[in-house]
Amino acid sequence: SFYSECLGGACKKSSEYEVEVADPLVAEHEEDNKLRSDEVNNVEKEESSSSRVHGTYKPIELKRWRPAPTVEPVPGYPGELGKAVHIPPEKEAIMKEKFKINQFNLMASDMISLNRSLADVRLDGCLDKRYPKLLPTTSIVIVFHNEAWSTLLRTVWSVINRSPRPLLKEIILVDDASEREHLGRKLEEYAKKLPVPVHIFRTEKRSGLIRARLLGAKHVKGQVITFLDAHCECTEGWLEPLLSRIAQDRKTVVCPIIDVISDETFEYITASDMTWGGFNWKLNFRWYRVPQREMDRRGGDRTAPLRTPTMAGGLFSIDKEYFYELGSYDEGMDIWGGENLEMSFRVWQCGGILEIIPCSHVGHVFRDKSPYTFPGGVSKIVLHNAARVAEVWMDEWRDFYYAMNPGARSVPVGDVSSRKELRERLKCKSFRWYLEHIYPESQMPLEYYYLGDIRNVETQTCLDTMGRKSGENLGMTYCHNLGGNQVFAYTKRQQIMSDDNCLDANHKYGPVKLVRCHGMGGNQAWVYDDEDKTIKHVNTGSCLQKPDPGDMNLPLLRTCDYSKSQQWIMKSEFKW
Ligand code: UD2
Ligand code: MN
Repeated sequence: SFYSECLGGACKKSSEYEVEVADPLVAEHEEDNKLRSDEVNNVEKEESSSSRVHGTYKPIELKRWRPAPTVEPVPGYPGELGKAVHIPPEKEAIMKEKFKINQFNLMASDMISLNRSLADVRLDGCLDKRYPKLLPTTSIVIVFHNEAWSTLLRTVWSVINRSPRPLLKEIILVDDASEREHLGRKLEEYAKKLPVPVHIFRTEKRSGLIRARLLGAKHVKGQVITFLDAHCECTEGWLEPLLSRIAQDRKTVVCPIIDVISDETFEYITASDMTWGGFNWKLNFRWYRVPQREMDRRGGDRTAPLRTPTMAGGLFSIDKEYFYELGSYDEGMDIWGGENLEMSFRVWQCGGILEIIPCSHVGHVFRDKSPYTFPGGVSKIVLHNAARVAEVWMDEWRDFYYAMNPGARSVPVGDVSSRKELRERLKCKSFRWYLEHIYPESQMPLEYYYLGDIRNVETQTCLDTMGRKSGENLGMTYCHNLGGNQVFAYTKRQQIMSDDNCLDANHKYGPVKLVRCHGMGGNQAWVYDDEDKTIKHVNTGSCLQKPDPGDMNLPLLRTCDYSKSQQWIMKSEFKW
């Protein structure tokens, strides 16, 4: 989604608001807020070099796994076991003020221990799983710009507390030109006291999360790179299933299930294991329900790795050498956005596998708005990044992107030649292959006759979604030739689609609705006749007609009379 620019108080320095957070490194908290990390040390460490032997890992051996998960709450602290934190009404004003700093409830976050306990959210089937004793090590890379102290350090502590120590090579923090005092010297001093190596690198100037991750990745000493956002909490057993999957096949890129840490209460809410990643015509990442096809492939086992068409982008593990073999990231992408789809397409099209590992759960604070600035303008940056994805990876399906985003046509994509060369060099497959084999359920149709506006012969006005949602009526208005809400695809499956909605009617007389495409024909099957120019609803045999006088914006189904009011032109006048 598009973020608005740094709003209101959002850019204020947080030091004005700093409070003391329950911190395992502060003496007065040590008693009740004891170092949970000590418990992790019950894994005996076997010294071993982290080199690779003939393409297989020369691994670290874990002699003894941790016993029962850490679910002991610390008495006296709010939010333990991932519970919601409620702010008393008298503090609501200041709470709201603080919310703007990071676009989440900073006051709640600051009340919660950096070390907070979480419930074990895994499916029973996960608890029985035995992972190989021989696993690669990982470095955790966390990039941030103006992150709050408590969320950043809670992320770090959750990694320390819940990762088997021998597997955890180091934590790499990349500060992307933050302007918050607590992220300077204070963070450096703090990092030194932590029980695992924590290295801090800083970009010279604001470089965006993509280039910041590249900087972090350069310093990784572990065999696997694990990326996390700076406001996450890792749960019990999160790491082992990720690393073990990579040990089985180094070309597998793996994501945990991303649970929700409420931006309002910091409650830890388990996400569905029945969703995977997709995208729409605007190239926004979206969660969709896992289709039966993929459930069948997994033999109905909800704990089995789930092959996902795309990833959300922030939380994943990848073999370090494979990361570079595959072309790391597109350095031409700025600030935020697009890199997740870029990497998803690249992984699949160039011979890798992208999976969600349901036994690995990591929480993330999802926000409605971005708290930081997008130098140069949000939409310009986001459209620029997405255009690079479309140009390099999507072949003719890039038309859907440009048709849907009129604004994108005027944003320069920059030089993409080196990324196209990469695609050549790796002999990557086509986007058609991706749609056929990896994402047949995609909102982008595999076969279509037409993409563009649909104009009525009599009124010379165009079908228009008016930006309406699924379940609402299709509209109609003057043709603006810009695409966007007036772009429809007429597909070989007889759908008339706009993004993930399809024209749909359950009657033979009256308005037509936009309904989420189900791909099963029925109410959503239409036939356009190139000769008589009618758009016929297959189920009812009715014809699409211009709106009645007095109800100008509502195209209707009527008995076919082949008059001009029922004739439609599918021929675009706009270019991209
Ligand atoms: C999601 C991803 C995020 C990234 C993004 C698309 C998850 C949970 N999050 O958005 O990782 O893939 O989609 O680009 O999948 N940051 C910088 N410099 C910047 C801007 C951001 O270092 O200029 C950091 C930021 O502090 C955070 C991380 O990058 O730690 C991701 O940013 P976000 O949390 O705003 O992204 P999110 O979760 O909305
Ligand atoms: Mn995030």
